[in-house]
Amino acid sequence: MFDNLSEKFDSAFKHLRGKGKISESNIDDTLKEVKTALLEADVNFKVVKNFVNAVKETALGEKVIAGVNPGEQFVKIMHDELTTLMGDENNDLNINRPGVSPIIVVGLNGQGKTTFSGKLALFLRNKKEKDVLLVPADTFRPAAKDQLITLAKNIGVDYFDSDLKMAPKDIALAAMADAEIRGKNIVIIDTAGRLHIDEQLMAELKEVCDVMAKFNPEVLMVADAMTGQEAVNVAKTFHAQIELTGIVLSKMDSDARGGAALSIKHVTGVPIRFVSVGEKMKDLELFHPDRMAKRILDMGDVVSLVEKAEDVIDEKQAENMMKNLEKGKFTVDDFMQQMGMISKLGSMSSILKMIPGMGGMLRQVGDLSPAEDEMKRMKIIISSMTKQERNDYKLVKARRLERIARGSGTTNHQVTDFLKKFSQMEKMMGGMMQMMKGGAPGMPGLPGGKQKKKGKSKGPWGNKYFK
Ligand SMILES: Nc1nc2c(ncn2[C@@H]2O[C@H](COP(=O)(O)OP(=O)(O)OP(=O)(O)O)[C@@H](O)[C@H]2O)c(=O)[nH]1
Ligand SMILES: [Mg+2]
Repeated sequence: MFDNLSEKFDSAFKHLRGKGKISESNIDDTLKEVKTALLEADVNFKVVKNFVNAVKETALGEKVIAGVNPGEQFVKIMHDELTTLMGDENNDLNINRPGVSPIIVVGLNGQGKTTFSGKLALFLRNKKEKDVLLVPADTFRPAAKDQLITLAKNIGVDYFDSDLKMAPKDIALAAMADAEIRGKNIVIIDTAGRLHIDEQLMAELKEVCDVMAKFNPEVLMVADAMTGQEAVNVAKTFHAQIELTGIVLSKMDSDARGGAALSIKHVTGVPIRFVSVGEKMKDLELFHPDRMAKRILDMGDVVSLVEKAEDVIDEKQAENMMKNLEKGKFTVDDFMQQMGMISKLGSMSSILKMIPGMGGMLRQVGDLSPAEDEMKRMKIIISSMTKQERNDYKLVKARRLERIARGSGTTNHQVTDFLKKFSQMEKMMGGMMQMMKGGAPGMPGLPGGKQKKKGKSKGPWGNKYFK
């Protein structure tokens, strides 16, 4: 997501390093590079022009703030302008009212409508505690009904058994009546797509929107982010014919450029509501322009990271772990659970990108797969250990060590290496608990703790990937 743009922006900002203040002459090179970067990201050229002018105007009008260097000041201006460009704050869907609220999902063929309908149902049930009914209304491609029903069953959400011989508008009305009887809060209607915008499709969708108008529906258009300006043009046409209330950008996980995300609101006036970031049902994020701007500028996105963590962290497990730690115990099983929680957050690089300043560092490191491989290896080694050994890793010597190596397809050296790292972690955890109780000696390398030799402190992974 936005990888190319982040890299180019970073290099554009280098021109301002070491400068006393922002001036007309020294900002020119930076602005030129920002402009090229945006055009290469497939951002609409008018949007680019307006954006660069706005940034320039603000930057030159900005007062010099003591202690803030021009580079930092410029990043802040870029952040604010990008946020404005993408649409200020995310406004909630219009679904918090009595009765049944319909959401109509539209878009061209293969953009991710059916997938999004499933994701949205799961999201609304889990986050907003809504009772959702999924409605297949794609009469154009009959297999689409089964596709949606399979999704509904997988996520445990109810569906409407549409009669595909009926017109989509009649399916929509029948589903509303059914939802009323079943006491549902929300109806999500998955409509058909076509390869290109055609009259038949637009007429069909217009009919659906017209009969549903009295229920004040959300009309969300799903667009494949990878199609860039094409997505923007399609959104414009759709919006002109059936008023859209929001846009969903799908396949953001595969889009390294970001042109659609940066232009679509400005060109169409319709806000982006969600981004779809993978094929799994949980891969859906609310679109927050300010957070997205931070990600583009490598400022991290701690808020989203914490929200994600809240979703995946099992409170019971965490509580048990804390109890163990309070007793001064940190076992291999606890570690395995921690690794499990972390991997649920996503790949290592996607987690690190959400931490401020890590984006740039990641680019220097390049490939994180050695670290990911190491994590996988640790998991395999642990799964070859007996319960007793996981409870007391010090038992692992000689014959046991050989058995674990054989069982996990690793070498004795790799098992020993893991045990060494684990023993470091155990010490660190012990130190941390003492520190939390207010006692010395604390964790090496952290303020408040007993300091070891400077620069020698190594995290559990060692520092080799983060030099
Ligand atoms: N990588 C990735 N793939 C996605 C995402 N959303 C959907 N897909 C994939 O895109 C393909 C098409 O998705 P569908 O949901 O069937 O698209 P649709 O718009 O309903 O297609 P039609 O019903 O044929 O018009 C599927 O293979 C999905 O798995 C996403 O966010 N990321
Ligand atoms: Mg579909």
